Amino acid sequence: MASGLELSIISALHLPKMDVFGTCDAFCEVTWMGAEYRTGIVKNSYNAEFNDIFEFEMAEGERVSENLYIVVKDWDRMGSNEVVGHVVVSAAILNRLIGSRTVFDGPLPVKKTVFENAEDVEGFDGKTCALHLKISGIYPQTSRETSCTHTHTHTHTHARVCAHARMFA
Ligand SMILES: [Ca+2]
Repeated sequence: MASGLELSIISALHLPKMDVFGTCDAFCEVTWMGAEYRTGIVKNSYNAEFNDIFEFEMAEGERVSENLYIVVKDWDRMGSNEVVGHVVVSAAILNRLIGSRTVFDGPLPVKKTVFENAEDVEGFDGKTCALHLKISGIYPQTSRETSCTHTHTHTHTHARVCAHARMFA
């Protein structure tokens, strides 16, 4: 991929009890820019490790106007899956990450609705349910890096710095 956005859904922490005979079977659905993705299901756990990476292709220098939506759900063997909560990453924040080569890496609270003033979802332990995300831009290789790949087979990665979670506050 030439350029775009990379979203890693690392884990869901402090999930609520969703099942009468069990805990929570979490998975996430991602919707952005007309693309939909889904993580694997982590069965019967209040702290689900996903480590799923999704890539969205964008034109170089492109700016986006669409918020990124993640729905956390509880898988059910019988009946329909239930919504646990929502995480919305605004277009403004995505553009800031893409434009500055900054990486966001941290937990975001899972909310009861997609609206800005929504309440946090409370986990089984009374703590706020959170989704650990890592979001960064994907950039085309520079000419120097491109010439490097002719002699080395390993992938070069750009030096990046971590953003503080308060970017999302
Ligand atoms: Ca379930």
